[in-house]
Amino acid sequence: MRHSCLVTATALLLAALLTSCATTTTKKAEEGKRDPHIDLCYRAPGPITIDGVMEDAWKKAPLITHFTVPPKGQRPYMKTEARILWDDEALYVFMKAYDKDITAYRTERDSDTCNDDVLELFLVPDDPATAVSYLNFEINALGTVHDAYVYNRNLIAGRRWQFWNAAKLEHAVKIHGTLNNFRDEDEAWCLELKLPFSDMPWMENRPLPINGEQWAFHLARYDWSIYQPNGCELSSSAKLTKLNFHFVPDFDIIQFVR
Ligand SMILES: [Ca+2]
Ligand SMILES: [Ca+2]
Ligand SMILES: [Ca+2]
Repeated sequence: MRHSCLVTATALLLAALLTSCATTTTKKAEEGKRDPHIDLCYRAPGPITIDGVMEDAWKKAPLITHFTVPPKGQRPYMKTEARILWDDEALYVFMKAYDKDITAYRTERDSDTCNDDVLELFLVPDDPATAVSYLNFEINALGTVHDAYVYNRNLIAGRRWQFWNAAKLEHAVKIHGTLNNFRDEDEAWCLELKLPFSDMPWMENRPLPINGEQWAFHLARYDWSIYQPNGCELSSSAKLTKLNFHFVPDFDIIQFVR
């Protein structure tokens, strides 16, 4: 079903892709070197309650606003603000998705949450250029989780990796507006997430991050909306060269600060 999401996204932006073909080809020739964002992840200075509301601790986290629409990299119609923190127990993510038309219907774990308004996290403790596996979290505006441990990034089609669940994942969604009512104009929805290190498959024989340690990651979203010219906008904190949130070589960097 991941496949169906990718197909939907591709169909939605086919026109944009066609008109950008020439530009993309030229760019490819220049690409040899990537310049990924490095998003610093500081230690949480105090306790974080997972309730969808930002407490004081979040003030220490740099604001991540460099979301763009792949593959051309234009600024999204609807902005997204994100923050990341960590402590000895977990990685924390807070995302605020501005959204005039908030919609979500799926309630079953690992359903196609990307056909709703959804916020996403991709993570792997490797260099994007060489990583083959990664974690993928997609949480819709109802708080329904689709989580997967993609063991081989060359095999993402079909229902294979989503049977993995993050057993201790905590998350909360807060909606500023009215869900599933397109007749009024909404403001935003927020996701607060706590992903314990003990839930990450690679942490079994691995110490906690040292100061300066870099992992591959990016944050992304689908905004389904009557206000979106194409009906749906996909955006990512990484400059993705393809309309593919799962293309690991395009991921950004999260750098842990002790
Ligand atoms: Ca909170
Ligand atoms: Ca929306
Ligand atoms: Ca799962």
